[in-house]
Amino acid sequence: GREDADGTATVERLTQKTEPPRLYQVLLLNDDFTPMEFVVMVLQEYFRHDLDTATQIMLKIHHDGRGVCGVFSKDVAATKVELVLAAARRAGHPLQCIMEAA
Ligand code: TYC
Repeated sequence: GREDADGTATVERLTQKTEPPRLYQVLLLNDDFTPMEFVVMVLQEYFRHDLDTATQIMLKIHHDGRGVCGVFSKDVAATKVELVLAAARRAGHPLQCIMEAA
């Protein structure tokens, strides 16, 4: 706060202007070639899902065409996408991984 010309105190509040960080979904897309076991491995190793959850997410993608692996800050989501794509290409699979604003 500050003191006015007459000596009285004035309390001021600074406007809070920083926005909360945006969140991004990381998704896997279905294709006809990537083995189901590879997708389950990706969901376990890169997104820390247990075997049961990873299998459920993989089957959801297989049936619906896409599915959410997790929700992250922008930089973490971008890193997950790059790591998953690198692992898929290294293994010779066409698996697609994308991020979308949540
Ligand atoms: N459709 C693939 C198959 O039948 C399995 C698969 C699931 C591939 C999820 C990609 O994101 C994916 N082998």
